[in-house]
Amino acid sequence: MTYLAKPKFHHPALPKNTLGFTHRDYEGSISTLCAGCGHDSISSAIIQACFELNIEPHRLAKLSGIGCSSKTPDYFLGQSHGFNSVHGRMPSVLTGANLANKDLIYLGVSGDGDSASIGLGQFVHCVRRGVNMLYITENNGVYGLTKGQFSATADKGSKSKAGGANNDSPLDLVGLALLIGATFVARSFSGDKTQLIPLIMAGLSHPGPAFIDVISPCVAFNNHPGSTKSFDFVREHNEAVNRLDYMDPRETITVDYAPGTVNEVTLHDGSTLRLAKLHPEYDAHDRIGAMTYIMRPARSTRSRCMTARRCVLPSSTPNTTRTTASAP
Ligand SMILES: Cc1ncc(C[n+]2csc(CCOP(=O)(O)OP(=O)(O)O)c2C)c(N)n1
Ligand code: SF4
Ligand SMILES: [Mg+2]
Repeated sequence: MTYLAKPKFHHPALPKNTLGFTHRDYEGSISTLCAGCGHDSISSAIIQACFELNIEPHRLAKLSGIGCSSKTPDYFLGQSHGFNSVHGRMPSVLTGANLANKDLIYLGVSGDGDSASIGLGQFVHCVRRGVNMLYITENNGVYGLTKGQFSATADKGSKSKAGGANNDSPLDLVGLALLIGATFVARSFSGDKTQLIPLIMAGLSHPGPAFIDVISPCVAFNNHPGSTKSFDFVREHNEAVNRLDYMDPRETITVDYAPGTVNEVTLHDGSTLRLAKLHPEYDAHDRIGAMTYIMRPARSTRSRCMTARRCVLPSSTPNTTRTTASAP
C-alpha cells in the first residue's frame, strides 16, 4: 500500500490563514514512513511554513528523487504540483521546470544519498546555475530506503547498526552549497521546529538558490549508540547558533506631519503607533526648562496616580503619608 488518502472531514473551527485555507489544505496523504522518522517532522514544518506564508497551493511545485526523503512530498501540499524523478536527478528536472515556468515557487526535497552520493553533480550544477528554488536535504547519513548503507554525509567513525565504522570522510553539504554560490544556506534539525519553520519560510521567500540541510535521524537504521546522526547524538551536540523568526517583507510606511503635533500611524498588523513631533521651539539643551516641566504641580502627579494600579495620595497625617505607584 503506497497511498493512503486522508479523510476530507475536519473540525469547522480550524484556524484559517488570510487566504481562507486551513492547515488541512496544505497536507498530503497519510505518511507510510516508519513511526518516529525525522522526515515526517520536516513534512509538518513545510506544511506549517506554507500555511503561515499564505501560499496558494497551486503556486508551488514540489520535486524529489528516490528515497524515503523523496517520498515525503506525497505527505504534504496535496494540492500543489509534484514530480517524483529518478534517484539523484531531481535537480535537472527542477531546473527544466523552472525554465518553463518562472512564476511557480519551486521546492526540491531530497536525501543525503539522493543529493550527496548519486546526485552530487546534479545538486552542484543546479545551485551553481542560480536556479530559483528552496532545496531541502533530509540528511540521515544513510540510504534509509535500501536499509541503511552509509551515504556520503556519514561522519568518519560513525557506527552502522551492524557495528562497522565508516572509514570515509564526509561531504558537508552546507560548506559545499556556500562554495558553489547558494545565496541562502542553513542547517537545522528535524527535532527543532521552532528553528526549522522560520528557516523554511525564509528559504521559500528567498529569490535565488536557497539550501537547507536538515539533520533528520533514521529511526530504523541509524539511531543507535555510536551513530553521529541518532536523535540522542544530535540533541547532545546541537548548538543552535541563533533563534530566528521570519517577517514578511512589507511596504514602507511614510508620514509627514507638523512639528508640535501628534500623528497616529496604523501599522501592518493593525496596531497603532503614536508619533509626537517636538515643537519647533523645543530646546533639547534647556536643563532648567526640563526640570521645571517634570516638577510641575500636583495636577499631573494626581493624574499619574489615577492611572496607576495602587496609589495612596498624601494624607493629612504626616506619619502615614506614603505615595506609591506600581506599573499596571
Ligand atoms: C539509479 C538508482 N540507483 C540506486 C537506487 C536504489 N536506491 C533507492 S533509494 C536509495 C538511497 C536513498 O537514500 P537517501 O537519498 O539518503 O534517502 P533516505 O531513504 O535516507 O531518506 C538507493 C541507493 C535507485 N533507486 N536508483
Ligand atoms: S527507513 Fe529510516 S529514513 Fe526510511 S522511513 Fe524508516 S526511519 Fe525514515
Ligand atoms: Mg538518507
